[in-house]
This record gives sequence, structure tokens and C-alpha cells, in this order.
Amino acid sequence: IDYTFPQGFLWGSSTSAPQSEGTIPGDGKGLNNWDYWYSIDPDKFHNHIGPEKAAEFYQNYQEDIKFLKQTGHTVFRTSIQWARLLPQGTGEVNQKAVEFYRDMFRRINAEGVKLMINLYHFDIPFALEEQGGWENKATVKAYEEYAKICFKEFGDLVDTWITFNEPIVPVECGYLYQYHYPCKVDPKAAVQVAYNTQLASALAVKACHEANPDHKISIVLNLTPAYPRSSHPADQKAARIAELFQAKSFLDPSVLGEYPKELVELVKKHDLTPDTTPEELAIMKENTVDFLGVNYYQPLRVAAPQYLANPESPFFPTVYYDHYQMPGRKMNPHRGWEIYERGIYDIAMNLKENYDNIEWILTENGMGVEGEEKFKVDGMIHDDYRIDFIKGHLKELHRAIADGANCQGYLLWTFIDCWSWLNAFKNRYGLVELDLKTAEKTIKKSGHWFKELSDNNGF
Ligand code: BGP
Repeated sequence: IDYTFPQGFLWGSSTSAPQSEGTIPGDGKGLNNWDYWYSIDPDKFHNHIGPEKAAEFYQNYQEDIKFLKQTGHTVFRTSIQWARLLPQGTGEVNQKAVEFYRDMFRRINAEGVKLMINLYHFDIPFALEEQGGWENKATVKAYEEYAKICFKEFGDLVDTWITFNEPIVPVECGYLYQYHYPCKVDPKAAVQVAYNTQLASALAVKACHEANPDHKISIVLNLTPAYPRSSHPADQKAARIAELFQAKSFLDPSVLGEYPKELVELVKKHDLTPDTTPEELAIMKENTVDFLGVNYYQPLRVAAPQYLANPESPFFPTVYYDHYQMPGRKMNPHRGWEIYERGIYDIAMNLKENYDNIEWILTENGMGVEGEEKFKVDGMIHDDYRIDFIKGHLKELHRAIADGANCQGYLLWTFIDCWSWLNAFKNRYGLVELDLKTAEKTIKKSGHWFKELSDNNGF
């Protein structure tokens, strides 16, 4: 073993409820934004496969859970679907959902696998979306109630929670770049949504601590470092501002309890200041997370913008930076994303130096592969590229831990191949293959390797 990890280091994977469960049979589940969007615009979705199918975990979880141990999991992260538990977003609790989640959590606990349960993975009940969704502070209140119900119904089975997954993504995709419903281009709404989400997160932290003082709660952020093209001050400034919008917008209030001053000023300069109250800001200040979840896939590379922004156009953070493709960069040949393992080390050192060395867990890292069935030999996918990908990132994580990073676990995206927001099943990430035609599941080579990795606590 060349790379041994600290004792008790957690090994596992992450998924989300909307991407794994499916909604057939519905069993009382209400529509969320994805269900609704698919129902009105299936053409948006790859091969017209929508969230109603996902990976059918809802029907098959009892069988699927068996793969956890076989692939070396000591931790497993998934989410609760708000619209399954509260079909209208507020009000009556769907008892079928309570039974389903309780049974699933109990079975996972019985396997000796630690649960990390996320309350929100891009999925808002559609009844709330219709009333303005995250633009409306009523949604913050509804989320707080929902979180309290989760802590009450499941707090005896789950002690590690997450408030939101990658909250910057619905802000950008839903209110600036039109990749998620409601597909608006409305910077003012984007800023309010970001603020309301952060406030909801702090309220969930508070409620969690009040419900169970020994429970831990976190937020999962995609802390992609922004690398400047050069050391030229204009490029450096572009990187600093990109990081302000992309990472610090949630990292600072979640960990330090306050927004960065420079971000507040920028938002003000563009006349986008959200509606806040001193009481709300005090809630954020007092209810920071116990630990942090970090998702890392690829770096953000930026350069000073080449053109002046059109003053008529709505505000986009990209008026301050251009995306930049570094010549000679290493690419995932099976999907167009850069691979840059060093990003993990840089994130780790940033958290160590600037965020009180807060405890963190790598909650997502993974390699999406299109057409993965071509690597199937004798019934098993030989995904050596994925093993190499994980090893490369783990080496950097190992180096970071040796240099003092407070990282407690590594979770791969994902467990069993699952549905993705717009690409459906095009890019596969799992340790376990899902054959969509036969519904058969087979552990990939990486799944067997991951078991060894976990057993040896290193490689
Ligand atoms: C993360 C999300 C996941 C997952 C992953 C892979 O940002 O938290 O939900 O989907 O990205 O990305 P994609 O599915 O787009 O390939």
C-alpha cells in the first residue's frame, strides 16, 4: 500500500433521490420542478428519458442496498425528495414516503454503512415553484418546516445531514443560463434565490441542532478553484471575481457566517442587492455548518474578458471573466471535461488556510463516460480509466491530508449508474452498471477495486 488514509476515513458514493428513485409507482409523491418540466417539454431530455424512471431505486432498493457492502461502502449519501414527503411542499405528510425512507435507512444502517442524508438536490415541489419558488421567502419557511419534519421522522436513523447540494447550480442554471426550470434570465431573481437558499440552509442548521444537539449538518458545495490564464493582474482579477460568484457566494456565509464584502459591493454596483433583514443575517451568522461537503469534477479556467459587456444586456457574472481552455490540458476522452487532480489539493489548502481548517468530506468526484458498454468484456465493464481517475485524485487528497487538510472521507459519484438532469443515462458514473434494457445490475471492475481500496484504507 503506497497511499494509506487516516484511520476511520470514510469510503463510499453519492447519489440523489431524484436521480435514482424514479416515481413509478408514485405512492402519493407530488410533482417537483423536474417532473413538471419533463411533462411539458420531454424534448429537452436526452432520449426522452425523464425523472419518472431514473434508476428505479424506489422499487428495487432492498436489492440495490446489497451492492453497498460488495463495493466497499462505509458511507452512503443520498437525498430525500421533498415532494415525495410533502406532495404539496407544505402541509400533509405522505406516510408512504415516511415508510419508504425509514425502511431504506434502517436497511442501510443494518449493513453498517454510515448515512449522509441531503435534504435538497435541485428538486423543489412544483406547488411551491408555482408560487414563485426560491424567489419567494415563503419557500424558505416551507423548507424550514420540511427540514424539521425530516429531523423528527428520521432523526433516530440518520445523524449526518446536508442542507443543499451545489446551491449555486440552480441559481445559475435556473435564473441566468436557462439549463434548469424555470429557465429565466433574471439576475435580480438569481441573487434573491441565492440569498433565500442560504437563509434556508442556516435555518435548517439551526433546526437540526435544536432537534438533536449531537447531530452534524453540512452543505455540499462545488468548490471549483478558478485558475487564471496568466499572472497578469487582469487575469488574476478575473479569477478572483469568478471565485467570488462561483464558490465564495455560498462558502463564506456557510462557514464564516458572512458574505464577502467584495461580493456584496459588486452585487450593489449592479443594483442587484437582495431583500434582507438584520434578523435573517443574524441567523446566518449564528448557524454555520459543522462540516463541509465538497464536490469536485473539473477546474474553472478563466481569463480577463476580451470584450466589454453590452450595457443593454442583463447582468451575468461572466462580464468579469471569460472561460479559457488551457492548451495541453488533460481531458476525459469519454466526455468533454478537463481532468485536473491538483484541484483537490488546492481546495484543501484553501479550506485549511482561509476557513479555519474546517472538517470536510469529498462528497462527489467522478468520471462520466459515454458509451461505456463498449468496455464490457465477459459480462463486466472494465473501467480501468475510472480506477486511474480515482487514484489520481486520491494521490492529491493524500498529499493534502499529509499537509494538514482536515478531510474525513471520499465519496465517488456514483453508486449505481443513475439518471442525470439533462443527459439522462448518456454519461455513466457508477461503480455498478445498470443495463437499461434488461434492468440487470453488475459490479464494474472499479466497484471491485473500490472494495479493495476501502478494505485496505488505501491503495
Ligand atoms: C453534480 C451533481 C450531480 C451529478 C453530477 C454529474 O454537479 O451534484 O447531481 O449529476 O454533477 O454531472 P452530470 O450528471 O451532469 O454528468
